[in-house]
Order: sequence, then C-alpha cells, then structure tokens
Amino acid sequence: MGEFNFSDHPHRRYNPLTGEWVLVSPHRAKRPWQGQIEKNDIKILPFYDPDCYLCPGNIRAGGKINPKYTDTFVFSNDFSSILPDTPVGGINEKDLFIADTENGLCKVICFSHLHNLTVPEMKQEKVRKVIDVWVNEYEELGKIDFINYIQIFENKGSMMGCSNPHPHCQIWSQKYLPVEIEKEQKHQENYFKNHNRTLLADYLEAEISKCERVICSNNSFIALVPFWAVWPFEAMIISKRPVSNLLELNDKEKDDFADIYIQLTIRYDNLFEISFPYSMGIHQAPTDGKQHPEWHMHLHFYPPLLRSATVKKFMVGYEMMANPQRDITAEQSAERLRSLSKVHYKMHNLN
Ligand code: H2U
Ligand code: ZN
Repeated sequence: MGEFNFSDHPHRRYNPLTGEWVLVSPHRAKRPWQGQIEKNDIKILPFYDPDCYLCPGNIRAGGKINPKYTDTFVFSNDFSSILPDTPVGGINEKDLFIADTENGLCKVICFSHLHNLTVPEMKQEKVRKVIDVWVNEYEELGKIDFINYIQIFENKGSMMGCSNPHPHCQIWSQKYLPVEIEKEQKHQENYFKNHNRTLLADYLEAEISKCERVICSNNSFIALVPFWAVWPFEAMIISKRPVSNLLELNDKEKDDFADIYIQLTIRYDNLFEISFPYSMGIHQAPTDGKQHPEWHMHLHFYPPLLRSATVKKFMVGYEMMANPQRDITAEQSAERLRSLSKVHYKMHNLN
C-alpha cells in the first residue's frame, strides 16, 4: 500500500469548529461509475409569476398583499416556527424529560423583485442590497431583549426543500443558541483562549499558504472547501479580517461580500450547468449583549449534489448511524470548482 497519503488512503479528518469527525474514503472515488451524466434542460422561468407568493403585488397565504417592491422585501414569516409571545414554561423531570419555551421571530427576505433572478445572475450592486438588509436585520433583531442568536439562511432548489424558486432567504432569530452554534461557540472560545487569535484567522492563513482548497477570493473574503468538508462540494466563505458579525464589515468589505457570494455561486451553477441547489447559512456572534472576540463570521454552503444534476449524496446508513463519510476529497472538489469558468454558463450558452 506504500506510505499513507490523503488522496489514496481511508482516513478521518477533524472539524475544529464543531469537534466532529468525517470519514474520507478517496480510494472509492476511483470505482467505475455507470450512471449517466445528464444535463438538465434550462428551465425558463418568467420574471413575474402571478401565482408566486413572493412576487410584488401578489397575495400571500393568510391574505397579506406584498407591496409592489423593487429589489429587496422583508416580511414576517406567515408560518413562523418560533413566536415572540410564547409564555415561559418548561420541565426537568429526573434529568430525563427536559423542555423549555423557545421565543423568537422568523422573517423571509426576497432578494429581488424578479422571480427568475438568482444570486449568480444578479449584479454586484443588487446583491449588495441583500447584504445591507442582512446587516439591518441583524442590528434590529439583535436589539430585542429576548433574541440572543440570529440565523440567516438560504434554502435553494426544490432538492433542498425550498418551496419557491423566487430567490429568497430566511431569518430565524431566537432566545437559545441552536446546536450548531453552541458547538462553534465552544470551540472558537477555547481556541481564542489558547491562541489569542480566532480559530478561522489561523485556519485561513494556513489555507492561503497551502492553496490546495481555495476556490476563489477577493480583497476581503475567501471561498474554500474546508479540510473537514462533509458534503461533496461543501464550501465556506470566510472574511479575511476576523470580524465577529455583519455589523463590523466596512463598506468595501460589504461590496466584496456580494462579489464572493456571486463568484462562488457562479462556479456552483457551472459545475453541472444547472441552478445549483444548496443550503447556505451565515454563522456569526450571538446577540446576547456580551463581547465575542472569539467569533469569526463565516458562511457554510451545504450542496447535496454528488456527480450530476440529479445524483445526490445521501446521508444515510453509516452516516446516520455512525459518522459522516465522503469519497472525493476536499482537495479534489476544490480543484474542480476552482477550474470552472468565472462566467455563468447561461452567458456562455448565449454565444
Ligand atoms: P423556503 O425558503 O424553505 O422555501 O420557505 C419559504 C418560507 O416562506 C416558509 O418558511 C414562508 C414559509 O413559512 N411563507 C410565508 O411566510 N408566506 C406565504 O404565503 C407562503 C410561505
Ligand atoms: Zn416570484
């Protein structure tokens, strides 16, 4: 078998942000694949859909009417999973039956008044407007006493359970730290105590010098496939400056944020020449009134696709029962994403 190397031999990798492991089986990526590599037809969506509950001027469930907005539009989720006025309550019976009231607010943010315009097809100044809305929401929700954490996330594509192609994201803000955040809080805090630098500042420095997993970058942000990626084409966007939340970004950084979000999603779309599905989330400091120098703002992208427009990676069996696992290495995925065109495939197909 020769000496161990990451691209041939089964191994496990550690995620320092969560303390979890991923099993990597690169030798399996070499097995023959007999499934077809199909391309989906480009679905032509209208720029306005009279049946879409997010389009300007349309009626939402419950009867509210959207304003005739241009660019972005924010509203309270008509089916919020967390509510602001739930009475305080809970139990702890014998350390076995433990429950607690959760309080919070849920919102929906439309990225554009145009039904068919996704982030990789938007102009940078339009995506910047989305970022300005995120900044504003983080600031305003963060001022609310009982809100200690604000999760901004985007579900894109029906494969990810997204109910509507009209480009949008959601915000769920709440009293308790969600489990993923609790893990990252603990690990970033420990790292900062021991090194007096953010975990991701040191990680980023190492990744920049290695250059193996970087997909693309600009002056303020880097997009990369993390060393510990679980999903085949998982990526992170990390701010070069260790800002703990959106409010600390300066004007130029907000423009660069829009740019990197577009750059990464163009490459995603170009990978299989489809509107690439994923779940994206912004991880940043809790809004619990404390200082959080340990927090380093970043975005996670978890796309389900494995090798074509329809073949997805299933997190089942061993992954459910034991441990996440992947075949293709993070380095191989990064290499593929890096080598794709920077121009959206639809623009190519026009020529
Ligand atoms: P997705 O991003 O997963 O598609 O969810 C869209 C959200 O929009 C979902 O949380 C909300 C749903 O509750 N929604 C409204 O607030 N009003 C509506 O009229 C339909 C859907
Ligand atoms: Zn629409």
